[in-house]
Amino acid sequence: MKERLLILLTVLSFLSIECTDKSKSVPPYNVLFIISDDLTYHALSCYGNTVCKTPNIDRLAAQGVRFTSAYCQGTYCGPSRASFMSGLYPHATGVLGYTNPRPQIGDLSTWPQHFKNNGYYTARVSKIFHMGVPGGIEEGSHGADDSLSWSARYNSPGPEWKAPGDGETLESNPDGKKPVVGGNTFVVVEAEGGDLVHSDGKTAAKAVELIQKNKDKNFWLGVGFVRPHVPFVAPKSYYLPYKPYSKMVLPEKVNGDWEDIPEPGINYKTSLNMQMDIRRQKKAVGGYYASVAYMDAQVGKVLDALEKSGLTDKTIVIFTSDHGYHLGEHDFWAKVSLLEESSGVPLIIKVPGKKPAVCHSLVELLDLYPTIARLCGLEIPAHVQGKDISKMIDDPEHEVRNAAFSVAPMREGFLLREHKYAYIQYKEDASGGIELYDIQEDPKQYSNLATQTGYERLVEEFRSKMKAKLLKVRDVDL
Ligand SMILES: [Ca+2]
Repeated sequence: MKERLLILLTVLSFLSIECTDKSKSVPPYNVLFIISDDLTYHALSCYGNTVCKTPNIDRLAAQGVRFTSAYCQGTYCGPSRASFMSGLYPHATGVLGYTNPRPQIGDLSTWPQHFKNNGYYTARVSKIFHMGVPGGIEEGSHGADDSLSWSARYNSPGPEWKAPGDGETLESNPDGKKPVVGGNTFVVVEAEGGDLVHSDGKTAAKAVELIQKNKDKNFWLGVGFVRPHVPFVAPKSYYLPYKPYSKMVLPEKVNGDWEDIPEPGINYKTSLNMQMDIRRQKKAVGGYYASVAYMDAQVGKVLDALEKSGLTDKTIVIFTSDHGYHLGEHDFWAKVSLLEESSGVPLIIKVPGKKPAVCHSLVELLDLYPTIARLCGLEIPAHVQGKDISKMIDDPEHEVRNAAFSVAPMREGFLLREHKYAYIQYKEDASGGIELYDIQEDPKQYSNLATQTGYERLVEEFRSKMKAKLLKVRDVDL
């Protein structure tokens, strides 16, 4: 009898271990990660833009936590994406260009790969790791993707600047004779046809299909939209609210604005070197907004599919961009700059059952990997350099860092962004120049305090903090 009881107990305890293990291996949430390309948060209506209309992203913002002080770790596609996908700073992996981080990280898991290793179905639609836009999108190729991250991956080829429609090359085209061209160039195409002609329309359709098809699995689904990255191409109807382009309002132009900026701080694209007059500048803003509106409509389709599938209560939704963008502030255009418009990113995280909120705490895109892992009950791998910000979802006052860090390898630029000050230096020894802005007094960053007397000590303090940070970001065993 005693022996039977012992056997029964052994079987029961085995079953209970089985049970516990099983419940551990089935995490509670899906992850829907939506990322736009080259999107400045200043263009979104939920971040205060009154011209550009983004009702779908606004809807998500109203349901989730909207972060107002989120920063990318690299101010262009390659380094930013390799960083938040691997969980490592650009200078930890050395991925400062346009490659995927796999050779550098070896057997370490990327963010979706970690979920895949824990039983998730992981899929990517279009651009999650770096892809060349427009070239890679025209080809429909994998770009700098990492195959080990995914159970399945899908590309969304599109015509980009070759789309039939009303096109104009704005950049380096002062006499207007240049045809519509490809490359990383400011081109606007008001395209014929509907949403599905273009990459982002196809991306949304594939994402909708994958949500429906995999609703019984735990999934990590990455949905990568390529707009508003140049070329500014979207169906004609999306341009109507922004026409005539002459009604677009450009950022204030301040006399002598560049005089206190060190040379590497003058962005690589300016109204001057792009030879864009006021008409072209206004059309660039209108073309960008139309591209944002088109991308926003595709986000709406994906959110609707999630709701229709009954997965809203089971899915964490994230919306962000790989970095920001200048739309004429300081007569700067595009990315690379470490100023607010370019280093700041939109970030919305919606966790089922949590209250909507606005969070002003400083966060980095690098924090997504550990945070979402924690929220899904997974361990945070030891190599991950980001911080778990999941407490901010319950308490938006919660802080995990004093400063956000970002880099612009193309300019050997480094940013430490605290709540009050933004400190930028060029070259590791700061010999390329320094910028220091009081964000609270001078949010548009017109006045470089590093050139003014009385700030020497503060600049020295920031130089020391940066020196320590540069050591810390590399302090990882790969
Ligand atoms: Ca980008």
